[in-house]
Amino acid sequence: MNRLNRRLSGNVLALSLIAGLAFTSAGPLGAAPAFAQDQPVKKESRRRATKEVKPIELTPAQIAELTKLANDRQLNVDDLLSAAKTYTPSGRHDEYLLFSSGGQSGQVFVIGVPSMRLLRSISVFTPESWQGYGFSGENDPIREHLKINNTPVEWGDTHHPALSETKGEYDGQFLFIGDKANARVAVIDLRDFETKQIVKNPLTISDHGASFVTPDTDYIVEGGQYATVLGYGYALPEDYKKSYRGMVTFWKFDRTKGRIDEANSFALELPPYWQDLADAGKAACDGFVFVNSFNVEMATGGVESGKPPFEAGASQRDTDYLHIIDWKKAAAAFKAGKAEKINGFPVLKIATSVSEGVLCFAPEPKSPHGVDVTPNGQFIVVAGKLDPHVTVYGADKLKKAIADKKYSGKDEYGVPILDFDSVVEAQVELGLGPLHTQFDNQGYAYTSLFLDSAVARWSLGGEYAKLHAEQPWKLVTKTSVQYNIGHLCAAEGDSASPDGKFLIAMNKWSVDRFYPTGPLLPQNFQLVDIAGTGTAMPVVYDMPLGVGEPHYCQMIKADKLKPFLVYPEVGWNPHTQALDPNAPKQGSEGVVRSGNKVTINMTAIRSHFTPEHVMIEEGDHVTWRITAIESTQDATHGFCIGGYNINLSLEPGEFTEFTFVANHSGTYPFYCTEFCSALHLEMMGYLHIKPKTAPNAAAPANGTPVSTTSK
Ligand code: K7E
Ligand code: CUA
Repeated sequence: MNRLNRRLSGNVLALSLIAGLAFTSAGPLGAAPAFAQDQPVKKESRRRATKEVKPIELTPAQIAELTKLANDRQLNVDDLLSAAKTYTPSGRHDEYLLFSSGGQSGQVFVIGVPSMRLLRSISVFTPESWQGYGFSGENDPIREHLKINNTPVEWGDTHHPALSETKGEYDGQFLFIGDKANARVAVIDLRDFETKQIVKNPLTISDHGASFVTPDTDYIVEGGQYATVLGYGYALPEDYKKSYRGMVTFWKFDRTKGRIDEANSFALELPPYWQDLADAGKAACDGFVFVNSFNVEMATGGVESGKPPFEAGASQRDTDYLHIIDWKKAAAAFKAGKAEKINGFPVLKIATSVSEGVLCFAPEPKSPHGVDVTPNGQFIVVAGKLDPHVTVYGADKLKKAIADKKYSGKDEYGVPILDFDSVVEAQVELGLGPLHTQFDNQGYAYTSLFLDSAVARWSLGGEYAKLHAEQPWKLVTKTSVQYNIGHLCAAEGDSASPDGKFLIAMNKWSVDRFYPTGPLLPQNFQLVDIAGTGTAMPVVYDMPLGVGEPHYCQMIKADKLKPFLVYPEVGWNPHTQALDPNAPKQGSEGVVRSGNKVTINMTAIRSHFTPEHVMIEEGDHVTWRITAIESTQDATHGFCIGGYNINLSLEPGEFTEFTFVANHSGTYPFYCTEFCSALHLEMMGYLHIKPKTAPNAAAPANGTPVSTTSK
């Protein structure tokens, strides 16, 4: 402990004694004191609180009290049961975590199930100040990373999160999410719930079928959507068939590095149909990736010149094409050097994919949206937006038809089309506007019906038939949801062994469900209890989400995650997930100058920064490094310098570095933005930027653009 620290501790001691506060040591690293009131709730007491719950038996007086309460609040018995299924007492943790796309917010939201409590947002494509994401001064590495063609693109339209899988089971290590607007895929490390990487697709401007993972997360699948000229090229609609193309990209994932390996990633050129959602096969259909398409009509719109609009032109035919891709053959062809470069990125051309046996089609009705593989891989369920049925393809039938070359023809680009009747297992009539399908552990499938505003439960066949009482391939029941459901998501619902229990209906409209917040209303996540069978499938909770329009989510058993409670070592760099050699250590704080380059080495701990006065000069190029030398869970500090757009979150043990040019002289208070301790308000200091033309000591600094916003 250096002298400054010792003096501080003494002062803190004196202050706390004056205030009558007790304090304890901050632990192994903590030279500085921490107030008892700042300590987190001890794990022991939390565990005891849950364990000591004894079976209850309601007394007549309690029943009377409950009944009165219910009547006063106009609750019926179903409401009371719903409350009992979802209410989560203080200190009790949720059984599942939901990782939800954040839609146009560009983020990911983490929600507990069944409590439906929002636990965290994770910044991905959009800078966010609480997390200090994108507020590290000039040339912020995150903002640099968000640039496309040198243009800042600081938002995203996140659609499909995908948890990493091992043998088709969620392993709780990583989360991937696609940005539909800009064709990007992000990697989030679930040790600290932070974004580690964003890759931009070099072929296309926008995508949709991202992200989906192969069963061992060898590849992250990014399917396209609106055909364009690959590699950001230009062509008019007259040249649509000749010049426009679709694509699907296979991003190689390096699990040990926790990064996408761009150099070993590749894409398939596809006909200019609008590829839509994808799903990777598993078990019985391992090795395949399935991608839907619509607009095989190749309509080019032009309503402004009297031509049929896109939505009419793209809906003329009765069938579109399910793309069946053998990704293992594709990877082999890529490794054998059969890809050609487009915009520097390796692409297997359509003819190569056909000759290598990588790609074929199966007809699918009608303007399909979701494609979902059953947990055992035996069936592939396609939902056609304009068809009241779901169409179920059999994996064995597909494999046999491919082996026997059971084709009904070829498309204009030479891709063979499998004979529909040879590959279809069943068609199940469900209702209007089927979109997406999920699965449980009872042999049921669940399909969202957008136009009906309902969740349909239906019975699977094959080896699932013995799990339920109903005939296979039949609609069992429908539960109304409010309103216009898009995706739905069951517990562990995309894994090889779904849990049943809970399902989230992700509703686009909420209309009358909540108090109106002006004309812009929240989305409505409804929790559906799917633990029952037959017609028992009640909605038990409504959760408004007023931060963007989420599309998809995945729900994982919470105990599969192994998050850091604090960073493993003090001086940890979250970007490298390792101790950083540049992290300032306690006792070696200070300012180092070399010409006009200055490096500030700072530490942060309750309740001070060291150093507290930082003296630099106008025009200096500043590298500022801070280590949060805390090892107490939740002892997070913030750090901001107003006027310089600097705002950081310093989690326990974290090392952060930021840079800026001190272009504006003046004396700037910096302070901690998290109410971290009783003396949080005192956790501050001054940055003194000496003007080039030294003014009188008393004169104010000129031209200092300090924000005029006051607190
Ligand atoms: Cu149906 Cu992007 Cu998966 Cu929205 S998508 S709903
Ligand atoms: Cu540290 Cu407030």
